[in-house]
Amino acid sequence: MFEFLKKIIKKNSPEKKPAAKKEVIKKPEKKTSSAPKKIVAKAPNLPKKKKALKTESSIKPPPKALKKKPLEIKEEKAPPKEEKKSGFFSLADKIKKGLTKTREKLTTELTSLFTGKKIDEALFEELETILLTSDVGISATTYLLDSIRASIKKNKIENADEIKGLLKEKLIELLSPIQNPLVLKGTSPFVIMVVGVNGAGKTTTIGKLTKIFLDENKSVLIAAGDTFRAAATEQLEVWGERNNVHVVSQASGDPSAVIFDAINSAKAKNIDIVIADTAGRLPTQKHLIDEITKIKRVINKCHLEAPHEILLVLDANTGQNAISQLRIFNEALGITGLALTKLDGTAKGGVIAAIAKEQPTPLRYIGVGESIDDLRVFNAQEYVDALF
Ligand SMILES: Nc1nc2c(ncn2[C@@H]2O[C@H](COP(=O)(O)OP(=O)(O)O)[C@@H](O)[C@H]2O)c(=O)[nH]1
Ligand SMILES: [Mg+2]
Repeated sequence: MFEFLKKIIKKNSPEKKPAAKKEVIKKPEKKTSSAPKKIVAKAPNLPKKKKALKTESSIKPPPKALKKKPLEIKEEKAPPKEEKKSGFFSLADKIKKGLTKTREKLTTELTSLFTGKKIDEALFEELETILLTSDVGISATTYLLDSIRASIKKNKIENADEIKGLLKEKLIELLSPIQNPLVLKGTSPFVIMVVGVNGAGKTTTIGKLTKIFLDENKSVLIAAGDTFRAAATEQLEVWGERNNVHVVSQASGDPSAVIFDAINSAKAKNIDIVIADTAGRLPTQKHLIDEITKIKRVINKCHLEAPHEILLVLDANTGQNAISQLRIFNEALGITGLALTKLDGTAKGGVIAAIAKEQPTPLRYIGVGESIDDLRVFNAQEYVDALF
């Protein structure tokens, strides 16, 4: 019965019906590099306000602490755990649904592990295996097991059933520091540079993210900075149409120039946010790093505070490899936030714990599906609740 309802909702999702919208959209003509920059004036939901706020991108204390300093925050994203209804399903339900694979794996394995068992070394070894095979990683697994052992000792716990609760508690503790939602600050436009390897989900995440910002009454301009693959711009334009947002592109050309154009246009049109796509694959890793570092420099030349956010998109399916991608991109650019995609397609949702332990970086968003509403602001408690 629920499957049936979900299907209906999916059918009616905004992705499936952009046709009516299309007519209204002034699709930009492809520009030659010498052509003057044309920016469609149309930008939906445009409250035109200049913001003067500060950038904040360090690892944050848990959310309570955030609430203590609302004064300097003029524009803030809605708290992630709000039970905003989306169709028949709340946000928490959607995340639960998205994490079904990981949850099924963990629930089955942990239930059989703890039910009626003695707390002994064999049990800890099995728990270690379960965590490692969920991509929690060696370092986070060791940390979790040590904290659980310490709690068992301290509280004289004898019943193995209680370990599940302890594991949840320790996981939330571990993940809370990287729960750090993106806050729009600084002089507009707020520039988000989106980076990541090919196929990680950058373009899709940009499409979903645009929707999140539009829902908050922000105006958005997208820059098609992946000029390496011909199809990349078209794919981005489809997302632009779905959102009724202009995509700045050039028929051929230098990604830095495209993004430079976009930022200047956004300035002229008082647009709140520029989201810049970038290439994920170039002939060599050196080419890629050279290009994205150049893009960052150019962005900074045309807007001193920008990029305000360098968002690395990681595919959860790549497991431990995601950590090495994070290290490489961070070294080159200084990553300020993460979007972890495709959590719906993997049983390895534990990779978030590995990130939190090995390379703690603000986890802004999680991707739990392919449709426009499937990007969620990360919340540690909600995530762990959806896991088991
Ligand atoms: N299931 C699922 N698929 C996703 C998600 N995010 C992206 N994808 C898919 O991953 C593929 C690659 O995404 P794309 O945005 O083109 O990656 P890019 O090369 O980094 O721009 C596409 O087929 C997307 O639909 C997600 O959260 N869940
Ligand atoms: Mg792409």
